[in-house]
Amino acid sequence: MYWEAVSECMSRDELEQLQLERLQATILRVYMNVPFYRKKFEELAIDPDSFRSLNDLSKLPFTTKDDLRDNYPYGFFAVPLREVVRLQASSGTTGKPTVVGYTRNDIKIWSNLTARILTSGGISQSDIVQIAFDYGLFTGAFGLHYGAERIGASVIPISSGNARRQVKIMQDFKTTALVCTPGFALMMADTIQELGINVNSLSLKYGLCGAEQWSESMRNEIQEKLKIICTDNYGLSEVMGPGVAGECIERKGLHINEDHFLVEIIDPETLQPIPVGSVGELVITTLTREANPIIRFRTRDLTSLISEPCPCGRTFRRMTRVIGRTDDMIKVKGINIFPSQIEAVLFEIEGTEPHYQLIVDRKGSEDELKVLVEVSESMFFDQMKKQRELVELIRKRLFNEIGISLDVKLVEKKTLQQSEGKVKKVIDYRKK
Ligand code: DLL
Repeated sequence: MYWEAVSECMSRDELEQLQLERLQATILRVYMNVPFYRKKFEELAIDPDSFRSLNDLSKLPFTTKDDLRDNYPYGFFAVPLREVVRLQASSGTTGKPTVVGYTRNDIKIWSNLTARILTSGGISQSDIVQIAFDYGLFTGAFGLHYGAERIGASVIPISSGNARRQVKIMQDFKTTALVCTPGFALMMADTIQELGINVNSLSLKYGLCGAEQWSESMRNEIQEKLKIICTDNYGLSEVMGPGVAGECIERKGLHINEDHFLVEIIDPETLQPIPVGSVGELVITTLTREANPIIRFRTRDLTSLISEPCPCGRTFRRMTRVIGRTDDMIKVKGINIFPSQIEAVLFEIEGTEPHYQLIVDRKGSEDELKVLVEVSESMFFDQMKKQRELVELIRKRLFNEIGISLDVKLVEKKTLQQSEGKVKKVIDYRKK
């Protein structure tokens, strides 16, 4: 099932022609309207009229989150504020958030793109969709809400948090699809179990999860516990919000909406493009954004592209699930560690919750690594002996995985999450 079959299944030649035309228009738009880009183009002697090939993309300057922050709040807008009908902001935990603006047409496109993702994840007009993302400045809820309404599904805008209440609504309203972070989906599964509800008595069929990093084992656990098909979807506020890429029910990588976003994978050190199939940093150029076009945005997300065709028939290339962020990779005692390695180990251990946080510090000249691990309520209130055994088990398994010893601290469920349910995976005090 497709939402926009003609676009989603267009040939590569047609797509590249469309991308080039849209890129040319975007380049002109930012040159004329965004002082930051005009200055950059002039410094690099780029003539916005001379763009003839997608291969010229690498001549354009990158945009970073710091550039957006330096121009807070509206410095990157390419239209006057009177044409902006919506403002959202990123969930940045440090410093200023980044602000995103949408014209009426941007909102229309956004709804269409999230409608594509919901459709490819199994949703149709007959579904009842519970949106358990935070409604507010975070793009997750509104983005997917409008997409679901556009499809004609019945939307329950319940917002985030309060899993018990969500389960009750899910039972009473006969929810068929849950839209939330993977962490919250798992929390819902556990709450259903705690309440002694037979999962087969629910109407739930699909889960559409995104907004944070997760693993294949976490997906398997969500699917098994909730007896649903659970797909991954990806996006970021700086380029739009959700709607950038999403899995179809094959669940073998996320189709990128390439008619609206041009993607590159670069080596985060050399900033050079790397071959298709290798892991690197995802860089995105928007092709149709009116209020907030952005050129070569460095997402900091690590992924790789898949060019083989997907059995679903969509021709857009896929990206593999995000395996980490360039700014989350930490070097401790000379060893590179990714949070996803820690997550994979914690997943194997009974009693731990999906949320954890790595804290790195330096005492004298020695790096110190500590991991805070959320544990189930029963474990937290259990006797000290059991807790000590769990700490020891986690320490040993992590040592085997990463080769350095670290401290483990158990914390109560929900200690580490922020309002939208996301967790900052790494805090590195050495950088302060
Ligand atoms: O998280 C947009 C979104 C909302 C996507 C709902 C999907 C569903 P931000 O708050 O700006 O926007 O955070 C963007 O979150 O750069 C990634 O690091 C991470 N992220 C988003 N989706 C995924 C995913 C929204 N599926 C940042 N897998 C991005 C891994 C993800 N990481």
